[in-house]
Amino acid sequence: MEKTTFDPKTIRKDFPILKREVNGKPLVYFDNAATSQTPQQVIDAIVDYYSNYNANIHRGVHALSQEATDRYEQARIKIQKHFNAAASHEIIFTSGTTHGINLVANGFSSIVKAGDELLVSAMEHHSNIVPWQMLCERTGAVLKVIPMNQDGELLLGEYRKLLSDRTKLVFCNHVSNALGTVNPIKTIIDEAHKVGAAVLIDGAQAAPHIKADVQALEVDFYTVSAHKMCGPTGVGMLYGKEEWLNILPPYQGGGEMIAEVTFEKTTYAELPHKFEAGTPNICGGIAFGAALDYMNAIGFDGIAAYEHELLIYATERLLTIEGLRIYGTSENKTSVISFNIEGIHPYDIGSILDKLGIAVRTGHHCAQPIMDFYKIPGTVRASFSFYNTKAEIDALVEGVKRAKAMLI
Ligand code: 7TS
Repeated sequence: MEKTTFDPKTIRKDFPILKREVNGKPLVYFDNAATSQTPQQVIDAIVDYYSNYNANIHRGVHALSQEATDRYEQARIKIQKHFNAAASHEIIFTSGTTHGINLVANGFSSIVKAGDELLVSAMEHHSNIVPWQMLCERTGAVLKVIPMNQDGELLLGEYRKLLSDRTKLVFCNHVSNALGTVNPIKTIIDEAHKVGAAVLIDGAQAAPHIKADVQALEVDFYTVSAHKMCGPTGVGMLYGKEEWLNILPPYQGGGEMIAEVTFEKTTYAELPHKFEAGTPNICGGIAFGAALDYMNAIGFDGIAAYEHELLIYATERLLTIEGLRIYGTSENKTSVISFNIEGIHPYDIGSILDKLGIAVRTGHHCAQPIMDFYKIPGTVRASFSFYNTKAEIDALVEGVKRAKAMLI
């Protein structure tokens, strides 16, 4: 990877929240995998919408409605270009990753039959497990698990053995939220396609770090949340291949998703509107577009290189603490470190770090099967973004040492 000329000092000025203090200490925000912070450019887009052209879209003849519609549809095109979808109508606005997965799982209710098999990876967020279990309950399909090793890497040999002509769907995250592992999704997709199975990739944790190309991946569905990539909460996108989106039935009924309604019969709107019932998060969609503009102006190569530097630095420094174990030790990782210190509950470390102004997440990270695999109740998770610094990592390491001294 090229050496970056990244300047976090300048970048940090874009994020007003990073100037605040918590418990009398400068905020050190290391909970980026839960939600990222918002740059002024995105805040400005939100203020601009509500100050200047707030209106419902796709329905009014008046100027404000047309302006809001144009800006919302421009955001859809920005998202299409970012993920390199073939057409903008393959981009469905959702409320986030969870919504996108539920939309697809619900649609497959009419396709999957009893005895069909669905494969899930061992390192999924609950939102990429539960909707599929619900689908299995409705249809009699069977959920099978692609296992992983102690480093937190999927066992591709086992995956190949699980694939058969009974496999209808495979779902896997691009990056694990609890371990940081970057999964070999191109291989996973290609192998699934050989047996005729469709693949949904949960890109929630990849999108802030890696620019996915859905055409190059040949993925059937790819879903992300804007709030993990400098955008607002309550908005995300589901990419679906046009042929799949045409096969799947609508998820919700209502306004905006219809062509014609009578009491006898309703016909559905064309893509993408078929999947977008009701008034959407208009401002959120536009701000999602602004977030992509912001991140692309910085550049994903620079972001990835700098975050990798932070990951290596933090890993080396944390491992100098005796009794500290990192979960998720794959070579191919994003800037997420999940760890525990022998004999100490993760929550206690998190609470002491909070007193020092350092925000981490503790617990099972909505990925309980991973915790069961390692036989632990949870971890402390520090997740770094491109606006974090090595000085902040030094503060984390000192904080963890202090917590250890207090708790043992
Ligand atoms: N998939 C993955 C891999 C995630 O990390 C998350 C959220 C979701 C799906 C759900 O996203 P949502 O925007 O629909 O809620 N992950 C986390 C986390 O790691 N800590 O808080 C939320």
